[in-house]
Amino acid sequence: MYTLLSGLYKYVFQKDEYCILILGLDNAGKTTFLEQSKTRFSKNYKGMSLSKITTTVVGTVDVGKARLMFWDLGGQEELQSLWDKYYAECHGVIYVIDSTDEERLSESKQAFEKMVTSEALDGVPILVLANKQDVETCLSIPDIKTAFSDCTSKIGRRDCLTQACSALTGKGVREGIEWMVKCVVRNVHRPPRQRDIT
Ligand code: G3D
Repeated sequence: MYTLLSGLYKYVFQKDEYCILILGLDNAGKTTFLEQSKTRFSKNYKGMSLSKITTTVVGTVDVGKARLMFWDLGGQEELQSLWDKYYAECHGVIYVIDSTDEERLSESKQAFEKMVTSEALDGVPILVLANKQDVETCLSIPDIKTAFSDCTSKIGRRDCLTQACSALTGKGVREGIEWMVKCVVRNVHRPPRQRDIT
């Protein structure tokens, strides 16, 4: 009886909470992506003035029984050294690439490579967002995959998807988030935290 009631309580009043890191170089579109996700998945969310957004932005989005808690850690070089402090605790990573910035693509690849080879992130699903695809002259997905090709063997056994996206228009945002939810829910190696619905 107790098990039945506690199961019912969990079903009605609790959510499974997953921590998702949003990483990538500065200016890739991480903050815009986070804002767009909140707008798309929260009924009453009206958006935030960009001037109020700070370096480590946290936002939550509910998708069914899952609650995603986002950490946007900032991509400036001095902030990249902080990324790995969050790896052990996270359930998924969204890595944002600026598809219009060919000049910094190899810098982005280096940061990605360092992140993906970190042991503390073993088995954690990674969504690679090729952002700013609304810009006509942007790099295509095959261009980006080619530039990142020597990272492929380092990705290891985990879910990984490269998704075309425009954080500005919202294209690809829902698909990306829904893919991430599916992956974190099925990853038995990093169970969620249970949180009361507020
Ligand atoms: P960051 O959080 O990764 O540093 P931001 O990046 O989200 O602050 O975005 C950096 C700039 O890129 C912003 O322009 C933002 O509007 C723009 N941007 C983000 N996503 C997209 C996108 O999908 N398409 C286009 N065209 N632009 C995008 P500003 O001019 O405010 O610096």
